[in-house]
Amino acid sequence: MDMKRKHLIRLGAGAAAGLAAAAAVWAGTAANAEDNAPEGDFEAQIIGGQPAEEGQFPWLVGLGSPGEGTPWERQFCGGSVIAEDVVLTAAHCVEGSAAEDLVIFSGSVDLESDAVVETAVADLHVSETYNDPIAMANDWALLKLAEPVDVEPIALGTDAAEYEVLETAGWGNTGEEYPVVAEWVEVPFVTDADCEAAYPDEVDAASMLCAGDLANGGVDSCQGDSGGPIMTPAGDEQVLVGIVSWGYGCAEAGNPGVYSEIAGFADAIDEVLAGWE
Ligand code: 4AZ
Repeated sequence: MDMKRKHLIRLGAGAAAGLAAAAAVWAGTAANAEDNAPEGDFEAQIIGGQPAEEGQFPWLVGLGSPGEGTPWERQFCGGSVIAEDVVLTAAHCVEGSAAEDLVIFSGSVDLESDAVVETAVADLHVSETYNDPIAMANDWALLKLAEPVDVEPIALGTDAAEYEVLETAGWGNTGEEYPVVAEWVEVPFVTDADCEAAYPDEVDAASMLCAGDLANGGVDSCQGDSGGPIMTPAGDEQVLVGIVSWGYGCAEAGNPGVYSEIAGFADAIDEVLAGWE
């Protein structure tokens, strides 16, 4: 298709170079995402969503590679600003990377906008329990930025709960394209029991949270959204409850999206942050 797609495939292959079990999940996911990309009469949408407004998710950042090309051409995952100089993303997005291989794009939902600020990564911490106790468990990583970014951070949801409303956002595959402007969509909460039934022996309920329309499909995160937020409203604010992690295909009935569940590792995050202060 274009530079963007080639780039994602290359990075996907790199990310899969880790543990064999995780690689199997990743490869299956990526292949499914390609195979199942809807064609024809499908509207450009994250999957089933709509473009985000400027300022709607100020903490939403793109994670990309340094170098030539626009932010859109270099973005390969998402992330969330959780402190002025810290981004939370997925372990599978950065495993095997060095800090100097990574940059953050903040400041606009439009990755071709002049308002986008590119910030270097000074240090990274990949969860020590990534892929433990099963493949893709504890899929989180923290990035320490070289300098603070001027965006509102999102608070971490530290209690496991059943949610009424969940929203996810990012620059991932819409089913038709990798959008320049981030998309967002509301996704129904899926219980641990239903998720375990959908993906037998592949769900670590302690560190994973599932969302999607089990009966109908149609709304989901997809390839390129990984590392980005899944959020729930709490009063006037939004709270970060999870991180886009994996799924079989995108937006398929019966195959919910799986997210790293912050509540399962909030203490471990706090420990890393304390060490960085
Ligand atoms: C991916 O490949 C990916 N439907 C991310 C999220 C989902 C599927 C695939 C969830 O990065």
